[in-house]
Amino acid sequence: AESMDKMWGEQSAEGGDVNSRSLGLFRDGNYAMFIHWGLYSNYAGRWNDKTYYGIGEWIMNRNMAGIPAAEYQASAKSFNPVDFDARAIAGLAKDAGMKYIVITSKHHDGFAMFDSEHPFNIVDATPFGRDPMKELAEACREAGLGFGFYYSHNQDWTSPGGSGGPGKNPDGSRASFDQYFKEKCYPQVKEICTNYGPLAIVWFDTPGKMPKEHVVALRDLVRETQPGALLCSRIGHGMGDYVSHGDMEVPPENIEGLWETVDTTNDSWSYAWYDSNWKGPSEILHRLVSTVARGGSYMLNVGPDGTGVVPAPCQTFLRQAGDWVRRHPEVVYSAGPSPWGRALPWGDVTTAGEDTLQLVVFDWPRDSKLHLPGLQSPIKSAVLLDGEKEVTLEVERNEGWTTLLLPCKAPDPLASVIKVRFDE
Ligand code: FHN
Repeated sequence: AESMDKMWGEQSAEGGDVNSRSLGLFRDGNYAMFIHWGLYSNYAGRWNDKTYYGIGEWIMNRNMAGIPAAEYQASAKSFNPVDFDARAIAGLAKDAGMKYIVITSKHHDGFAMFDSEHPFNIVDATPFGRDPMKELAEACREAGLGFGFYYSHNQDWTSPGGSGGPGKNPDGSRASFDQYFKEKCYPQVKEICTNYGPLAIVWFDTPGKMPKEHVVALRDLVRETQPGALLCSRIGHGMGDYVSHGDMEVPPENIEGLWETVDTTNDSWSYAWYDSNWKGPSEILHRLVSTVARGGSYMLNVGPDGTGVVPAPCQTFLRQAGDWVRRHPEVVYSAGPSPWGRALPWGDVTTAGEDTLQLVVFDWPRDSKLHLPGLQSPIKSAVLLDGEKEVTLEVERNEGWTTLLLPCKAPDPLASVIKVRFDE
């Protein structure tokens, strides 16, 4: 928390008034869709009839298939995601109960999923010829969702001078990072920040050893062109409006300040044919509720395939979780963190206002006793939500414990909610 305070302090000093940016995203809409979609999605984890297990968007990297840059670039000719339907994806995010979408405009492979001056992009290098980012930005606006871009600023494996990219230009001269930055990175960030309307978030990734001057230049560019956008801390050098924690990390203890966890619906971020390790609705909800209970915002990734479609099981599970969120919006949106500071054996807790605890029970106690350790204040009421019904629970108080007496069966197989109110 100390380092976050430091970062936060630095930002307010440097970056001006964060409150004027899309803060509502974190305070009221702390559930979002992350999308990894790119040329790598068309590989689906396979190259030359061999499967490379791991994260699909890394397939071309030398630690995986090691696809030569020229071959990878040429493969754009066979990327034709004709089933991409921006409205369907925005609709899925809505059904899932999510409030904004952040999508990969360019990942480490260097392929731009938007119309760019740089030729290695989906409009100019593929038979598809459409700008799916424009379509998605519009669909999000129509659906009332926030929209933001992911951009890999440091790593670019197909551009001379990009980290992990070719060290030489086609004419054999040495390529520098400065060159990549000036010729590709900065102009492309300008494109995504000026051609797609107001962005809610600009999400950079893996800054590595990127020189500070370049990070400052990108930050200033975003501030100037998108004054309402929140900047993710992965831009590097302690900048950013909020902290993005390690991938798939639901922190064990409450954390203050503005932060997010990014998570996957299966194992790979981008589509991989073999990856069917889907999180079911209960696991999705558990990770969402626990992130909110720790004080954070939860951004959950989907990976559309090479035709542009989000795999069916992923859609089903997101919608099932979304139905639950719609039944209990106050448990997630605008909810406060758990006063316990960590998960409890049976589930987790968020708060509504000063006087209400919202207990979310994922593991229904076998002895039908729900313990609230250390709770001293007298409870006004404890009510279990059972569909339209509200069941008032009996409360037992022992020294240092408060125990709620439950019916023997959980009313909601996904997660049951109990509202505990205190005298004001
Ligand atoms: O290397 C990337 C990875 O492919 C993926 O995009 C994740 C998402 O947070 N970010 C990087 C690793 O942290």
